[in-house]
Amino acid sequence: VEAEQTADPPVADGRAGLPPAAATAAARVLRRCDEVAGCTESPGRVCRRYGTAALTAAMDLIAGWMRDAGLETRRDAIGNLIGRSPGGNPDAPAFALGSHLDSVPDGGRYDGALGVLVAIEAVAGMTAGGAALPFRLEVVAFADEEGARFHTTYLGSRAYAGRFDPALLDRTDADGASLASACADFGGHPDRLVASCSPLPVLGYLEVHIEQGPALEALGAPLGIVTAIAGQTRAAVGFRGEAGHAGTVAMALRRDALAAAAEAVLSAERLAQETPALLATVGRIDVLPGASNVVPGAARITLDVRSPNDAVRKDAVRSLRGACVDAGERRNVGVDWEVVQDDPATAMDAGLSGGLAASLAAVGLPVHRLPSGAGHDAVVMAEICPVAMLFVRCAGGISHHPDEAVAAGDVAAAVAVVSDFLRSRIGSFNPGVDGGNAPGRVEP
Ligand code: HGY
Ligand code: MN
Ligand code: MN
Repeated sequence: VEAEQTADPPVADGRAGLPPAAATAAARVLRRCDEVAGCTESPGRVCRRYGTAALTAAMDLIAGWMRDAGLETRRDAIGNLIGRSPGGNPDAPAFALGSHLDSVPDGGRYDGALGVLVAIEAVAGMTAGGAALPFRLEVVAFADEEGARFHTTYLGSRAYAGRFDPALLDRTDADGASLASACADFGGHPDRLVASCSPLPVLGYLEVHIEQGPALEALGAPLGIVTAIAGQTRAAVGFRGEAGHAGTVAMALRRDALAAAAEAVLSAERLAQETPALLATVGRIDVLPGASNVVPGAARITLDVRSPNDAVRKDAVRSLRGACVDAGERRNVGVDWEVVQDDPATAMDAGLSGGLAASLAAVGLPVHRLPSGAGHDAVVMAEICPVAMLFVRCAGGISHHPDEAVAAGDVAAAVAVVSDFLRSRIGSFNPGVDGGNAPGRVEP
């Protein structure tokens, strides 16, 4: 983590020196995060997957808050919720802010939702103040970033950015429902999710998100500017063996799919333990038929491989594919390898990040820059426009867990910084020659 010295002495907890309006906004954001957390598939836990009634309820809540903030709301073909600053041509270029509204099962109440709600506060301040910007502002609540239901990530931002792969519409969830049917049931229009749809004229994208790591807490800093997002490969690996009676099939004759998968799981752990700047995770394993007295005939694991260094990640993916095949061959078990996501490490835009740094300094906060190990919709948005991310300190770095927590003072700091960024920095945003998706610059 790089710390830049700024003129003003850093404030320890992000509270001192912030405008009272930011504290009021932060209290509202936290109340709303609690309300959104109540939109869940499992009462008492946060679970809000794509296309579920829980996500619809959360979208409806947030749409009302967007309208209260003076934004014009719409849902797009995948079901993203978009709140646009009023007036002007609906197809004119916009600067987008936001994050995702879906969650992982039994997740936290700030992952995604915090970024949407802070964006609403900051944009509301602009519309209320009648600030004239040379372009529109759009707050986007993406409908699927985690991929918890269909095991493909960034469905929302890929559709918003015109980067959706229509082949994904055939993917099915654990109950056999297709993404196309889930999209239609969710009020979307799967027929419009075609490969050729042109990306929206988006000038830039800013995402506020909890850090989901311990760095800012260790620094005693409320906020940090993201430098880059780690590259990420996700694979689904199937092992095809042969089910048999646990009491009669000799060990030498077994084709045990779970034993092969288990060896692959430990290979992934060992490789990541031995390789600097590499993380590998098997988050899920499914076994069939799943009876204690039956030799497993089939097993399936999810593999998540990440590194800020794309060469390291690609080498690791190659090596782990080999380890899966070897584990299968030693047991006469077939292996099916499917890459379901492959995103490069993504650098944030220097101009937008410079604008954020100027805003941090303007509100008297230290400027810290750090990488993101977690993936974010900014990875997809970076394919069509300059992007920047602002991290908010989270307790213990805990995330994807019900104990996820943020401090009101840090949320107030985020509201103050994004408000300053919109009020004082983005007006000078030069979207590049064609005014379209060329890399832009904010004059710090
Ligand atoms: O998995 C991730 O990095 C993000 O939380 N979707
Ligand atoms: Mn997440
Ligand atoms: Mn997230």
